[in-house]
Amino acid sequence: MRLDVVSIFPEYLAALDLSLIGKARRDGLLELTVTDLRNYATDRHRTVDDTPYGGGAGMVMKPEPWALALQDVLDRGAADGHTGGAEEPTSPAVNQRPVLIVPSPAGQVFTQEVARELSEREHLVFACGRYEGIDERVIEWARESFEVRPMSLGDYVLNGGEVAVLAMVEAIGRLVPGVIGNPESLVEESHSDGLLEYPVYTKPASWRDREIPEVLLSGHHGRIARWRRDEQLRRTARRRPDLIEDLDPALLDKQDRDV
Ligand code: 6GU
Repeated sequence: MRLDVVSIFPEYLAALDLSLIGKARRDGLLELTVTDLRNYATDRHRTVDDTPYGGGAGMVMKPEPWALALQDVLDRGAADGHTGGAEEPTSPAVNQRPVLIVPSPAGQVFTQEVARELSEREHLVFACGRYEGIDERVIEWARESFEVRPMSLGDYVLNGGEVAVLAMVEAIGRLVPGVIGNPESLVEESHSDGLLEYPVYTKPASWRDREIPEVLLSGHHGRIARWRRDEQLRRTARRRPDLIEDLDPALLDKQDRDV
């Protein structure tokens, strides 16, 4: 998978050298390039923002540096055979247009389902806005070459897209085959089945007068699986009742309904 991030603060993305995502890059599973938007400014002062038409507080990112930077990202991708060229002959059904992800509190909410979907794409480009956002005409222009996805992490406001991109790249990258050593760890985690994860314990069995749940010492796999499922349902109902509303009833068994 090819990943491009365009930002005026490329140093923010240095954390993507670390841990699992860093290793996946060194292993060649993820090819990640960070591009400094200021390199595409057209004036001596390397200006990337200006005042908003119609008035109001804050600044808006100018269209021209964005168009030049995104075109360069597209051209580099095409030159490396990722995007923009002929359709992949072996998988004609796969949409190989690059995806332009625009982090914004005004975007659709980024969920595990979105992460799964994006982890199957060949080329993801993240456009980090700052200030009050990017001139809307850039988004319209980009639809000619990209599938554009404005994405929000949730209902709160960050100062720019960089921190959101760190979160999205980690959530997507870990789903790319080979990035996580043991793919079974992806099966039993929060949100993989629409529920929150069950609580976990390790040694010692007794710690500061607190015992682990007895069932976990029983060696009875069926009872342990049932206990964990009950804990998932109870925890989800308590912390995230909205997720219970969204559950597919077909995925619930008779014992689930009793919890
Ligand atoms: Cl993706 N970007 C910004 N700037 N703020 C956010 C966000 C994204 N998600 C939540 N708040």
